[in-house]
Amino acid sequence: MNTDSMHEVGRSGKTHAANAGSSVKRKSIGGATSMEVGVTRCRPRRLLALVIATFASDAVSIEPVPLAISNPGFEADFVSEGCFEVLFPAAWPVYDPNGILNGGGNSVGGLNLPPGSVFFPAGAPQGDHAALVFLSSTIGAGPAGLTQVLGDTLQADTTYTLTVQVGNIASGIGPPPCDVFGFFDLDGFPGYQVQLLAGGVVIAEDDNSLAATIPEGEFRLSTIQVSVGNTHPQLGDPLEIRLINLNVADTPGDPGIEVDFDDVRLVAQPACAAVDGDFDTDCDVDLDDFGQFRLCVGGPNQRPSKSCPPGVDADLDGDLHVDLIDYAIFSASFTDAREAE
Ligand SMILES: [Ca+2]
Ligand SMILES: [Ca+2]
Ligand SMILES: [Ca+2]
Ligand SMILES: [Ca+2]
Repeated sequence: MNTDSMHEVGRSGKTHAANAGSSVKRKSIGGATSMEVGVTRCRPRRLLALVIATFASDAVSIEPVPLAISNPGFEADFVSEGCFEVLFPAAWPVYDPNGILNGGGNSVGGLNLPPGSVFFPAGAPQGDHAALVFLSSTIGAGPAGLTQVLGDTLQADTTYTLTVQVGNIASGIGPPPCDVFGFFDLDGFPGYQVQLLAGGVVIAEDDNSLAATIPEGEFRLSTIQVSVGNTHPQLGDPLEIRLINLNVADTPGDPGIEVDFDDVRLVAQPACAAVDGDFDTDCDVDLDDFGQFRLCVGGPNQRPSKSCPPGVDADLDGDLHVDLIDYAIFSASFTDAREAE
């Protein structure tokens, strides 16, 4: 199996999320769960020294879902170590709205970037290879790049997070066999866009936000995120990712010419219904949430404690106090004591 074919994505993005899909992981505990919570008799907030036991599991935890991208790290097309090559990266058709790609001075291709590479001394961010979009013939003549339409479609009530490594290649001469092409002056940076589309319509993009912060010979992570409700006009349309070289002259002396891309990932986080007590909005009510609740306890007829984190509304019955009644409501939503172990 090509290890580059599917990224593993951990639990990131504490977006309030959920929905149900076949690949969505649901988690619940139906049986009794118990834990002791430090109790003392002196201070109201510590009266929470209770035992949580036998809670119904009516809340669910839903994990982010990585969406399938073909050749996401550009490892499918071999290039000699340390070198570059003009080629069409597998599964990535060109995006060429102005018809400027010519296979010569305006080309797409691949790089093999071991650590110590003259072009990127730290090597490729993922695997050995990266993609290149090289535009030297017609600087200023408009953007070009790579694109891929995915098998997944735009879903309602879902937050999408797209991440791509964007590189600013350094000048240099490659090792044999690509040394025959001589020295490449790649100083400067021509600008980039990373776009997420649905049905051919851009629904989110990073429009060159990192340009000033990517040193020569380094990559930086571009991240775009969009939350899609249930009325988005592109619902059900195929998702698409574009990786674009803006082809804008940096300076007259160092126009830039090339942008490089690697490690493309797209994660969908379905939204979950709001649940009492899910203070960190990760679709469950667990010890992480309890950790926030306990900071808010003021005691009977008391306002929330000053230690209550900003944005946490632990007054679950709306009587302006955070006390044992709120704790009972919190307990009834409790789903998983194991997560915080
Ligand atoms: Ca790679
Ligand atoms: Ca450069
Ligand atoms: Ca939670
Ligand atoms: Ca209350």
